[in-house]
Amino acid sequence: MPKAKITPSIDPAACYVLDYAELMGISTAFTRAQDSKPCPIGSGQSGICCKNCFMGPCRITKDGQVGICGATLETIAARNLARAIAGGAAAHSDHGRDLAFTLQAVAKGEAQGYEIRDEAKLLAVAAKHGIATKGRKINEITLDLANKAISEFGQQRGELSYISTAPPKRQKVWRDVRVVPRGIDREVVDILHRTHIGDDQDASHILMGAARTALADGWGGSMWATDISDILFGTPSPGVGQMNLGVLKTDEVNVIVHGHEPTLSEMIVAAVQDPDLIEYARSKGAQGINLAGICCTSNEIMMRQGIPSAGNFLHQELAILTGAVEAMVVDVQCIMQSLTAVASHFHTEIITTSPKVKIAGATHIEFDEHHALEIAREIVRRAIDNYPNRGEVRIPQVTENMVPGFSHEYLNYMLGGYYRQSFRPLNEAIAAGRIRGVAADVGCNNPGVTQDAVHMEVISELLKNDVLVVSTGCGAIAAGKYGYMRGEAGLDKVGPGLREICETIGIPPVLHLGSCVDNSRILTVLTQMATEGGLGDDISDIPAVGLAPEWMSEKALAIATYAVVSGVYVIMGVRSPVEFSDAVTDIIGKEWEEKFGGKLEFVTDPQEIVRRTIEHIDKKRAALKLPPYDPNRFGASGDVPLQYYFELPLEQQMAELYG
Ligand code: BF8
Repeated sequence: MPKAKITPSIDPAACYVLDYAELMGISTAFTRAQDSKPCPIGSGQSGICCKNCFMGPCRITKDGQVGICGATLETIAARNLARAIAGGAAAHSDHGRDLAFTLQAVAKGEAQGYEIRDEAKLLAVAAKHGIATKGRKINEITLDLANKAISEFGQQRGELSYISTAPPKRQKVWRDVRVVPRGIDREVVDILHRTHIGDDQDASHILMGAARTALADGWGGSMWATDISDILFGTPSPGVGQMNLGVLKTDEVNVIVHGHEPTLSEMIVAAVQDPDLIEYARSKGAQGINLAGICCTSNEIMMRQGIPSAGNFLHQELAILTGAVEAMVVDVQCIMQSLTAVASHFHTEIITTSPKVKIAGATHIEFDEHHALEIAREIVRRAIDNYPNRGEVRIPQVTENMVPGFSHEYLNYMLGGYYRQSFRPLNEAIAAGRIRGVAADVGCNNPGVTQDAVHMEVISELLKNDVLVVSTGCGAIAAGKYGYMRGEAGLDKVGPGLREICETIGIPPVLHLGSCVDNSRILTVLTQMATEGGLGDDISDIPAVGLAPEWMSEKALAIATYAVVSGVYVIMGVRSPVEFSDAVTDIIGKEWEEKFGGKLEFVTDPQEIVRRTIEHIDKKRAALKLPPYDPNRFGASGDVPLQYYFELPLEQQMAELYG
């Protein structure tokens, strides 16, 4: 049976470019997703496959069937899921490791172009890890912190240091069931070992290993990545950002950075501002150099430097299809191999930079933090040299403004001011019912569903129901593209209580918290909410839900798992990688809820995602004995024009204004 046609995107910029791709017969992820059928045996509805040894691969297509070694359906499903989680944790954490090495090189004065931009954060993070700061030189503290971070990757025993920053009750949960990670690399290796032929064959036990590995990501590798990025490049605070393919310029050299590690992109940001290079661009007939990002790298440089984002995951091929990109510079993760094939129709040069990633047909210029600025300049110079080769350009004139960069530190400040930094006002707004609860909408695009459609349906419904939304990764770029991060401009779309809060504090209804590794910021926020008072004393008490409605990567599974093990109910969209195994579906659902207070579910229908999210938030509110949510209770302030009150009889004016 032919596959039902998927509408590719709700984004007019994407549709504009895809029309051209169709005309030219250029294949994209959208067309390939339409033309290919997911392997029914991999982990789908029709069965499951084990390829962990070469007696097989074994296909299990019905309950009761076993592999050649005797492995059951649930063992195989659990192994596959555990390996995917380990893959995601490895990717995030290796990103954190590279940042730790850069920090070490900075401390030794060996990292050209880098410096400590946020000394206050350096001191705060050092103190968290028990590193003495008083009377010591910044370089000494930096070196100790970098060495501490590096040591946690290879640590064999004990506990990761960030574990002690979780709410005390949560730490006890983890210790009681023995999932506290010992070392970041160790937990990834542990999963690869225990899922080898002839090892762990108890689905529940395999997945407890995966839970531990995921914690090593969220409360380890990712948290290190976020904190070190802030120390090196500055802790984000709200600024002005722009989104979508319309940020590309017709008369300037366009350079796109795509991937994840800010070590590279921050140096490209510096290089494009070099007056000599700008002059060089002019000598080639361009008006200047325009830098934009794609995927998480764009979140990193937008929230710190205000560099615009050309879009999320499914925009990477589309940016090249505009014909306006001189160079797309990539590092690690979420980079499609098809980029070079699409680029072969245009003048765009794809430049790989990581020692870990090469793509056939791309130019490789290896990045090295010791000579970072020189390398960044060389890359920008190549892009300028490519400008005269540009042909016809078709840039969709679609952009949206947004406010990026709500770090945990800024949230603290915005809620309490400089002298009374606190999460208390947020907790009180939730307790009173102005904010019904909080949802984190995170994760990818997936061409198996209409681009951005599920993110936006879920986000807009939750906002109408007074649920505050925070967002990271490609989900954040989706929310930004449709105006939900535009300060007060998006407030006509939200419920009355939430609107009051947004107007009072001066925030958009969806808060941009950064890239995918920055989901660790959400853990920090939840920890502070749990310890502030008024919403219980553990993350699992908070009326909050995690959502990844268009997920596709193993990293999304790792994030979802560490959130669940931290006590959060997480709903992922698209479809379940374990849907063929009721036993594993039960383990990550019911069993994990009993153990951790959080559970992982996969739900395809956006309205059902919304329904379950709200149901969970209301259940948590009831457990905390908070007043039931009432959509009519709040909203008679700020947003009502004063004229409305003046026209009322005096008595009614008083009643409406003062209750
Ligand atoms: O790490 S959200 S598509 S870019 S995996 Fe990838 Fe998914 Fe985007 Fe960032 Ni995260």
